[in-house]
Amino acid sequence: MRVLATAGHVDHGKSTLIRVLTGTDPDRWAIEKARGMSIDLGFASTRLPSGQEIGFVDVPGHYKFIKKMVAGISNVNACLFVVDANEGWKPQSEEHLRILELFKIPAGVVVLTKVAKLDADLRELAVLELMDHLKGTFLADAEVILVDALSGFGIDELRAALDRLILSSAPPADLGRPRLWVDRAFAIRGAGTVVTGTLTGGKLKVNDDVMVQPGEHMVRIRTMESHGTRLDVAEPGRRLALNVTGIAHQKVFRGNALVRPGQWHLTSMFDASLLVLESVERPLRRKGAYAVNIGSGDFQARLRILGTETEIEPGDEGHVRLWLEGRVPLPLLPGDRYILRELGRDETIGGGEVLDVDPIVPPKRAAPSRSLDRVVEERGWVLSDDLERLTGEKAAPTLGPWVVAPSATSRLEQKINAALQVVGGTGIDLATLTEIERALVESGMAGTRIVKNRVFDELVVTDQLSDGATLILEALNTHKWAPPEFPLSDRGALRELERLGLAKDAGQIWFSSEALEGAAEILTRLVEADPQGFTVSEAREALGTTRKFVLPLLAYFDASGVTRRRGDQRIAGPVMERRTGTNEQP
Ligand SMILES: Nc1nc2c(ncn2[C@@H]2O[C@H](COP(=O)(O)OP(=O)(O)OP(=O)(O)O)[C@@H](O)[C@H]2O)c(=O)[nH]1
Ligand SMILES: [Mg+2]
Repeated sequence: MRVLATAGHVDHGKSTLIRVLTGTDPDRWAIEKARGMSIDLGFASTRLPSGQEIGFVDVPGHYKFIKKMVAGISNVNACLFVVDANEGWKPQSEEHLRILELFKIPAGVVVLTKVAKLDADLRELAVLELMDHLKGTFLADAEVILVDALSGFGIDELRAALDRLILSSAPPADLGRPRLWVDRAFAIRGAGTVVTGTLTGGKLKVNDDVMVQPGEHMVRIRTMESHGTRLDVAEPGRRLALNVTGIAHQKVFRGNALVRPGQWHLTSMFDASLLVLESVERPLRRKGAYAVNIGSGDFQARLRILGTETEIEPGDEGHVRLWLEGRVPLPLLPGDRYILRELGRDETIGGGEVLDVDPIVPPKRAAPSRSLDRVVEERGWVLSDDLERLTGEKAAPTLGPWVVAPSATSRLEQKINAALQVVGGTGIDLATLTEIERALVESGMAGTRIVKNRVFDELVVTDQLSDGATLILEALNTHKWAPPEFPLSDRGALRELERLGLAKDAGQIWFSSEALEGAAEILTRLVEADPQGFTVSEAREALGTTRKFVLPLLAYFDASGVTRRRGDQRIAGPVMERRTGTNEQP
């Protein structure tokens, strides 16, 4: 299911076209009928010759209703661009086209309406003039269909063109992050609150618990409808009416969003690119009262130009930081598009793409981009869950639960090393380190060793070893999971290694700490691959050793909480659960 928005100058025939295509009059209000003009968004759907269902958001063309137009197009991925063949190109033809471009709407069909009165020559002229205006825009290669809605001329051709448009454009993406920007909220007697909007980014199901943002109101989806059809599951790209419980309709507004809890970073401040339209007369400066259209909402906003520039010339692109006022914060994501208008003159200034939903660098130095690395680099380290909220992209943690910038790792290592030099032989208590420092040391930071909850400079530790113990340690590390047996006379040296945390006695068989650590890692991977666990012989194979060694090794891991026995299988023990971050056992 796809949703298209109409666009075009007032009175050029958008609503009439939708009525003829769908049988539904998108002008719902009496005042719209009385004035013969669309004032609010209208909605309708039809089935195309291919069988595809298609939805329409019909927008008003009058310049006073630009805000509504923007709300209407903000979540669709194609447009039906309408121009009256008699009147030709008009101011809102231009303005709507610019706004569609700023929103990066990728595709559309162009319709010349009311052609009945024109002869063949005039029609050709109208097409040429139209093509001239579309040159260099995203609609330059779009199909142009000549239509007269009242007589039905060209309507079949238009339906076929819509089918071709849908066939040639990518389906709306399912990223597992549903978001529905609300364009209407009202109450139905006996059913309660209904909100409507176009779903993007993921699926929604009946009985899903979702949050209305801003406000964090939890609501439950009781029923879903799309153009009059009941749905249990809705895919992205659908126009939806949701009947929700848990909120009064007066508490939900156009501009709110329904999202899953915990998936989004909520913000009223973001960094973005800004293209200032060529048609704007003056360069954009920081001063001025602005409004931002984003999602389905419109917000007063303050702005600052990023970097050292103080203005952005018409036709140029720059970067800005925007502060939204009013009913915020919002669930935003890099890639979201917005429009900037000047409030006083109600003029569209430009627009762009959200690049950073949680900027932390001061405006003068900020250089926002969609790069994941930039987000990590600016922070040094970030929890991978947070990173996903900030960027919409998944990135595997590189240290504990964090994604750490390489530059931050070396900074931390330098700091720890410097501290180790200061304390010398006494080492540092792990409890005095920050969480990230401790994770770094515990992950086996080069040149360090942990002994009984203290971190030491590795050289300091091995310096303390006797020659005998050094040899044994070497032997243990060479034959990791099949270590040699040692005569009674080596007892002293083995105890020495144990004291320093370098080797452990696993039931009469000694393993180096390095070997135990390595084995734990490999077994963790086995459990990750199959949460049902692994058998003794699977562990033996994975470690490339024999039963003689695997049995004491597993017994040692059971005792220390790395693994747990369940029948013939070993599953994750509490220690391993902490390692993998999973504690859901089937
Ligand atoms: N002859 C003829 N008249 C048309 C056609 N399409 C629309 N009209 C007339 O043009 C007038 C305006 O049409 P609408 O469909 O309301 O125009 P609109 O673009 O929706 O206008 P706004 O929503 O106010 O921007 C109405 O009187 C229609 O009957 C057409 O194809 N042929
Ligand atoms: Mg209309």
